[in-house]
Amino acid sequence: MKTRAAVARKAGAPLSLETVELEGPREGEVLVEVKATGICHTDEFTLSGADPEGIFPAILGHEGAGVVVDVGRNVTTLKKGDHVIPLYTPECRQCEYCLSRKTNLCVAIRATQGKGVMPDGTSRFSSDGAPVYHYMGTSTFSNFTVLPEIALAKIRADAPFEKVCYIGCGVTTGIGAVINTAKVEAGARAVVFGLGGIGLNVVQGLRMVGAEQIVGVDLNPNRRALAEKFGMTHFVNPAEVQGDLVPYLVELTKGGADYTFECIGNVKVMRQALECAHRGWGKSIVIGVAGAGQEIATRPFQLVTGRVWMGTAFGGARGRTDVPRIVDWYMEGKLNIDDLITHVLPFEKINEGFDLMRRGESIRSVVVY
Ligand code: NAD
Ligand code: AHE
Ligand code: ZN
Repeated sequence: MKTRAAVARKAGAPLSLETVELEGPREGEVLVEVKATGICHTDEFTLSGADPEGIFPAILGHEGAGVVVDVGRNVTTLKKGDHVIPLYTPECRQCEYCLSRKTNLCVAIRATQGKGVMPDGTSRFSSDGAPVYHYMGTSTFSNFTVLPEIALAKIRADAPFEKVCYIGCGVTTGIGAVINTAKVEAGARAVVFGLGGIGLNVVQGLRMVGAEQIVGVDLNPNRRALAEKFGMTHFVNPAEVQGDLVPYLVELTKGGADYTFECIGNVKVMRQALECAHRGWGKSIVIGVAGAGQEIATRPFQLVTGRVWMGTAFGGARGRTDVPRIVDWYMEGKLNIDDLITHVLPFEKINEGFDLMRRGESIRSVVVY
């Protein structure tokens, strides 16, 4: 079949809106009509050329929601008409990682996913006979896409696609980092670096679990009002702090934060986030994704004296199990997604969504087909 898609043809160039060929689902695969997709900073990271796994030409997008149109042989858990959210972190429930119960990082298809192909080593997308690659196993910047059955969460049919698509990455990553990875307790003090599409969900998660102090750090002063609405108790603009940021934050949190979250992808900020965590027990969670060749540094003494440096992918969530529950939380009014979706754009304006993010004018732009 043919499908409309936004193709990343080369690093740093706008997406090219094209009609490409899409082969139907093979064994264990599912054809999905994508109804809506968010634009996450990770899409921009890969499009910019900073992603060591970036492949061109590819169809980016990993924050979608849609409907099952067709299933391949031996697909048992999904059928035509089911509403689904694609999962860049699948959940096979059979691999060593899934069975360990220690991580959400299912490895069943990770190797081929990183190479931009389906588990059988081929791409379902092509253009003029040449392959166009998948991205994060999801490629939601295509109106129709093919995914392995284990990379789809079945969700309730009354959930609005243009809202719950955000659960496919940003919402789950932010809330999950608080609940699953950091395991923040009521009364905790926390610092969130970066108040964008991920950081504001961390703030929202911190409020949900009853954190007492939620400090937000961002260079963009326009982030303040929305962050306060989501539960931020103190705003810090590093550009306005006299002297070093770390001692300032340590004093503000009365000795260091119990939990800190880096939601930017800046290795210097990752160091600040670790070093303003409380001596003896502070945990610092890396969420931001840093470009090829970048490394983090700190004095080992920071760790010797009890700070813990850790990271999270997809908020530690097991997608097929956890995503339908998070959709329920939204539908029950426990989560605010609506206020974070600042722009809804038709597919033809997808590049405007990237521009809004680069200029710091959006939290989440959602593209509808
Ligand atoms: P975003 O662009 O919406 O937000 C980034 C925020 O950081 C902006 O508000 C910006 O003003 C702020 N910022 C930039 N530089 C800063 C600095 N030096 N100090 C303080 N604030 C600064 O991006 P997003 O969609 O929220 O994504 C954030 C990061 O999380 C990205 O690196 C993205 O790739 C990553 N991410 C990781 C996961 C994961 O599973 N680990 C999931 C989703 C996104
Ligand atoms: N490909 C990059 C790393 C990109 C990355 O860390 N991706 C996160 C999700 S970001 C979603 O917005 C992730 O899930 N990582 C775990 C994994 O297995 O990819 C690189 O540096 O090579
Ligand atoms: Zn993302």
